[in-house]
Amino acid sequence: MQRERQIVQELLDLGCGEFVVCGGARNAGLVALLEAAGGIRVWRHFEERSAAFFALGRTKDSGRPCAVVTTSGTAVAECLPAVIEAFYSAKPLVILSADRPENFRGSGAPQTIEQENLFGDYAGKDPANWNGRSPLHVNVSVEEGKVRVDEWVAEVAEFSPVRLSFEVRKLRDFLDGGVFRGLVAMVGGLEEEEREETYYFLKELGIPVIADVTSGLREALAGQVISEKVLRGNFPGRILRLGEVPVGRLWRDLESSPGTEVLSICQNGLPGLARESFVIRGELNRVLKGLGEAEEVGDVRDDFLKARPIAGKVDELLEAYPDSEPGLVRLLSVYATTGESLFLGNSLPIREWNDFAQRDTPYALVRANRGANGIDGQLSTWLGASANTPDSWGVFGDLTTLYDLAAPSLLGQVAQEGRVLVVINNGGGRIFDRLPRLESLSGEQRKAVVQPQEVDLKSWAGMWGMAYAKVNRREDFDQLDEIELENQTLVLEIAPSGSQTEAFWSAYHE
Ligand SMILES: Cc1ncc(C[n+]2csc(CCOP(=O)(O)OP(=O)(O)O)c2C)c(N)n1
Repeated sequence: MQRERQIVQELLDLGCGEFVVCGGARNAGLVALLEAAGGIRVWRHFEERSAAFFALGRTKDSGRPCAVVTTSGTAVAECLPAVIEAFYSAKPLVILSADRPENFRGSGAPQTIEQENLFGDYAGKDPANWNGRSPLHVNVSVEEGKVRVDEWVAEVAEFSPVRLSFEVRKLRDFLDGGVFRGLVAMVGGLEEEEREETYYFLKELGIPVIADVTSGLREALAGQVISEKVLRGNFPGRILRLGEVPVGRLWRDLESSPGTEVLSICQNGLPGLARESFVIRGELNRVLKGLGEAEEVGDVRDDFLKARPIAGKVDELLEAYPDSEPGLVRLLSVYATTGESLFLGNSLPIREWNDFAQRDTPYALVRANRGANGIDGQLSTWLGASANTPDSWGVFGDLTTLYDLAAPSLLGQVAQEGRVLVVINNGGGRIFDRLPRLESLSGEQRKAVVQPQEVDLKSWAGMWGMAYAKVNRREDFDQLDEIELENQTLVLEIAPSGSQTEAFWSAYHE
């Protein structure tokens, strides 16, 4: 047990105080050791893919490392998607995998695979040189003796990620040069500690802003926020991107608009565009503090003026088609303001929320997995990120939900009071209906892409002891005022009207 103890101690010294343990014979010593320890938090799950996403959610909530502890073989490989997501969203996800003794490597013996370099470029392997802002993989060969562990009290060190460098001058030059052809900010997901500084910075600049709901500023900056539609085919001279890569179509369109200069300030230091642009890697609160006072730039091109009629028209359409998917999302967004936290699944939920959710009341806390944009592990990440938060809402597509069916296994270990799991069930991946590129597909071809489904989500809710309610029309939301639940998660299935949804989108694109 000496070896296991030493490895765990190394992680504790790095500030890792939470472990999600998954069962297995090879890692049984590690699991027993962690279970015997006081002073740390141990979570349990049987499914490594979901466990790793849950651990990712914990890093998002605590701002500290969280480790998944797996046995050998394909168990470790199950963590790859969460590791990739953690890499692109700059989160300290740790994989602690047990391996067979070293002389087994390359032997083809049972449950022996090449674990050492499994995560390739996506995870560091040396705890001594870890920056604390990306995944870490610690693979440990264990001898296979009898497991016996005594109790001990673990001491977890303070977590101090390596400070990342930044270049304030570049930002200053960029702002000074922005006046002539207009400067617009696009704000993607922000960490909680980045929000206040960013808010005041954008207020001072007074420029038009396109803010994703995950920035936490979309509602607070409502007076300055404009719809993407305003900039379609009419790009400004400069775009300042803050935080994660923005969700909307506009960011992708920038790829083929070299006339617009782009500067990104983000934690993973990646430009998010394949064409030329500038990047400053760092936490926004620190970069913007370094800049000092910002001078007002304002709305050089009258974008605010153009934004008003567009917003008015969207509101009219939401009223005209209340049972369409955007219509029901708008009403859902009003109910969700009562929550303590909100997690938005990828595909249409996060997009429709950005475009159609209410803007009057800021949400307490909004999160998503936007590192690699996967639809996998979404429920698990949500449960990890909101494990200690009552009244947490999560909103997911139906295929996204089907991808993570075992996630509710964790419900017994997290806060369930007021927890609402919303599934927008439009019968498959309806984002593909919205892609002009796929318009020419035949019926069968289309089916293979959309993957229509008609599963019974009520049975799934029952299987995990969750309560269930369904919304087909706007009035069905009234039942939410009556449902009384104590410590039970509610699955709220929302099934929008297909015809109203179609009608909404045709009118929207006119
Ligand atoms: C792991 C993974 N597999 C496939 C995709 C490609 N993909 C993007 S959206 C989507 C469909 C999602 O369907 P659903 O969750 O029902 O949401 P909707 O599109 O209806 O909003 C798929 C398969 C992905 N992003 N991630």
